[in-house]
Amino acid sequence: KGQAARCVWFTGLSGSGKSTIANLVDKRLHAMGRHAFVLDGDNVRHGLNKDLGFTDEDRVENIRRVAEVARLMTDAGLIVLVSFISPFRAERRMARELFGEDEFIEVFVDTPLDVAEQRDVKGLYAKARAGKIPNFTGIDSPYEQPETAELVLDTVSQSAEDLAEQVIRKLLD
Ligand code: GGZ
Repeated sequence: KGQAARCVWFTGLSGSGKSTIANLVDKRLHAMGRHAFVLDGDNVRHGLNKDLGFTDEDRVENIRRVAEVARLMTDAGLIVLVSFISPFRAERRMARELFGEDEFIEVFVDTPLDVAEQRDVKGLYAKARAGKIPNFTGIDSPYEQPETAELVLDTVSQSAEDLAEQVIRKLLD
């Protein structure tokens, strides 16, 4: 039988490592001959969702559209790796409800705020602290931690490679 289409939904703070892990999973799946695709801010917020910013309302709409696109892509037979902060439980639940029980895998990239802020790979936390980026997640916009994630990834004690391997294992069982 062909591959099982799935939606792997990564959620976590800015700088938590979502996209790094999603891209490693993508590479491994391709090496295994499986068709996967990463949906993230880089390929969605500059196009389909370029009318949206970072108010609560816009984030809700961002995630709603991303979830619908992910559904279409799984209908087309792909493994979709969705990598957005997706800060609200209600929208993650909404996304989950578009899929069958075995099709949706919520992955919490559990990097604590102080760790993400310390790494500050893109310098965004410093800017947010300086008041230059309003509504920044974890600073002055909320992040609701998942309670129903199929997988919780600890980026403090494990490497991105090892965590990607855990996602692959979950995906294939
Ligand atoms: C959070 C922001 C903000 C604000 C710009 N808050 O680390 P990044 O840069 O590459 O990832 C962040 C990305 C978050 O977009 P999402 O579409 O994933 O967010 S959501 O799911 O909440 O709709 C960050 C950048 O955009 N960024 N402004 N105010 N992150």
